[in-house]
Amino acid sequence: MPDRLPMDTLPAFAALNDLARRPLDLTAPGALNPARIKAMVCQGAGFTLHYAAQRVDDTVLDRLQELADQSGAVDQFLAMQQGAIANRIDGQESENRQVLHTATRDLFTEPPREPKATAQARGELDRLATFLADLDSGRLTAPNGETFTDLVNIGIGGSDLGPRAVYLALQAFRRPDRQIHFIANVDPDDAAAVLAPLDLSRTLVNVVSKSGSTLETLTNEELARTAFLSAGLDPRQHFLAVTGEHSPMDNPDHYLRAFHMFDYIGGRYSTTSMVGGVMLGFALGMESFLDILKGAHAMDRAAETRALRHNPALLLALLGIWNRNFLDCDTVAILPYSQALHRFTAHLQQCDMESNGKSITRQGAAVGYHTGPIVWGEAGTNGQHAFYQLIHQGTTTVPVEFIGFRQCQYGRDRQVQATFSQEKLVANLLAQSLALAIGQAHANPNKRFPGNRPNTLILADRLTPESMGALLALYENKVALQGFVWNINSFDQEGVQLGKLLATRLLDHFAGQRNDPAYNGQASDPLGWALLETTGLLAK
Ligand code: G6Q
Repeated sequence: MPDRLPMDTLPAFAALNDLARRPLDLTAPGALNPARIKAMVCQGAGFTLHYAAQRVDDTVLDRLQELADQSGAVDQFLAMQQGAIANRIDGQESENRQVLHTATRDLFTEPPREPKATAQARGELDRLATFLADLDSGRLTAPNGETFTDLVNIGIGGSDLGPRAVYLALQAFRRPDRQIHFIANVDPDDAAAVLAPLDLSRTLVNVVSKSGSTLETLTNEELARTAFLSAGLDPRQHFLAVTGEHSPMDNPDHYLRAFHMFDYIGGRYSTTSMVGGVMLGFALGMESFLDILKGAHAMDRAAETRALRHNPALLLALLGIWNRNFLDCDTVAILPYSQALHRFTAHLQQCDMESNGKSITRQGAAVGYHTGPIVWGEAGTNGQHAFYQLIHQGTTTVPVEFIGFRQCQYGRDRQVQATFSQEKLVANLLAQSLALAIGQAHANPNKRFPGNRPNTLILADRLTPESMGALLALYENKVALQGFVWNINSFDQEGVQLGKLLATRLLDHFAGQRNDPAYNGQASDPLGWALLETTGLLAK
């Protein structure tokens, strides 16, 4: 990897600190003027970012460009795509892996950045295409001779959030004869509620686990297999697997079809691998899945541009760093004005917070500045009727990334009181952006809006498979580029291990006590009893 230095040792860091003492006042008369709005636009892969409502001017942008250059963020992104070991902590035991999720979509321009990984991606895509063609032609049917109509996706975390968010976003493009259902939580009610209404005889189950050892997923797979057996069905003729090569689940004998993802693809970056591919291909068709990849690839290529004013992911990353490290904002709200994106923020919470919620550098030293912010959000306009009060008048400044589209997905819109619903949606989006930035003076203090609440508009024509792919990659790349500037490892997740370990220890203990009358005597308050037991166990 190119040079990696702590951010606060870069010359631009001090300059930005200085500029942050007097950030641009968006509430000043004429500050947010038409010339500024026209100039502060960045385009790439079908998206336009409008960032006039950020507290930056050309001087700040120039220094942010220097920060990006001095950190080598884009060079590191290029090195990552070319197969550098980007997932490591120097001198410590760490995952020590390549980071090649971009190779899963590097299919549309030559040469690919890392030919071996792209060849592996093509191999899996070919196998998926054959499987889907077999389903379409009727060569492969349910054992009763009927077509498969439903697919239950079992997976959690990265094997659930991104693919689920994308599926929900693209319902308008779903094949009408096929539906997807999701089981993620180990809460038995999740599986029970999903499985109960289904005609299992026409249902596929896609078990997705890179490690092939995740407690929730293996448990839910067993619950699903039991449901099939109880219905007199052979799970082997219904169950698919997506897993890492040589994982405990990598056993084609247990599955109707098995697909691979590879070590160099992190869970939260895996939507464009077979992790998303099998389910999305079934629901949307192969062409639409390829369109998702095409959009993601276009955004990956755009992320290779060094000039942040022309690189949407880099711009979003550096504006985020300006707000986080220099204007001291702890959080960012991502607010899509699109009902279809209602689970997208949940995916971004993982993508961002699991990647950049880190406190040590890639050299293993404590970082001397803030890293990833708290990410949250909800679809607009619903959120306006919920938490926008705090965003406008609360004591915490919440920078916002708004996502919006000029056209709706279904094209079924009509005028009510002289405007279309899509116009109402977009008008609200623009109004919120302006209100947050410029605020409002008022004689009544309760009606004052302080303004200077920074926000960016991320706009595209319409939410389609291609623009969805581009949006997904925009955020994946934003997160990776921020991690490069912060000099942290955005690709591991040690912070989720401790809780997992303790839960496993507890479960082993409970299993060991299964035949102990003291354990079975606690039926009236098993949870309270377990909590008491836990205290002793955790000390070990
Ligand atoms: C993502 C994380 C994590 C992972 C899940 C599921 O980057 O690694 O969320 O995706 O824990 O893991 P498996 O796919 O191995 O079951």
